[in-house]
Amino acid sequence: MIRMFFVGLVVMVSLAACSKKAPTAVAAPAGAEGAATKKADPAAEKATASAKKQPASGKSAALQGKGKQFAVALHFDPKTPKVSQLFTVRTVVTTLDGKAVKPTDVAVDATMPAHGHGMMTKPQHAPRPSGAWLTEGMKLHMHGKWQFEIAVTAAGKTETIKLPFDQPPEAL
Ligand SMILES: [Cu+2]
Repeated sequence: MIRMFFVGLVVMVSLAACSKKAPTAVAAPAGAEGAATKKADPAAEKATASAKKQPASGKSAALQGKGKQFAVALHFDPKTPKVSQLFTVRTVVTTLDGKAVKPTDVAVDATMPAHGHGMMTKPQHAPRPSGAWLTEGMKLHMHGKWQFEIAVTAAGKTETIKLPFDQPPEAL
């Protein structure tokens, strides 16, 4: 009971802190497919199964999901970033059935939709020789419900995949 009360208090305090912040929210990149992410289609399970065979997008991913054209696996470094700790994201893109894709652009952004703000940093994106993309300078400055937005351009197609991510609070 006491613990729950404490958690509630911390949430309220961080909400209050948040509402003071200017709208950093970044507009979704052009060509976005919208929120096509959450639909559970039957092919998804199959694709996940085959993705396991791909060393590139393995199960070590902190976050993974699919859009309509691409699947993404995000690997964080450090693996479990703390609130306000800078981290790097390595994004591996595949087709929906797990075949390697070499994107011409990958941009990772994160927002808190319920609070109407984004990050306070401006991450930099760069390709790696492997075909993965590295995003440096990510920082989730609050705990709670974030949404990652991964804008992928490959083979002339662009899609923005939105994935929910829960940033845990610091240990209480
Ligand atoms: Cu917030």
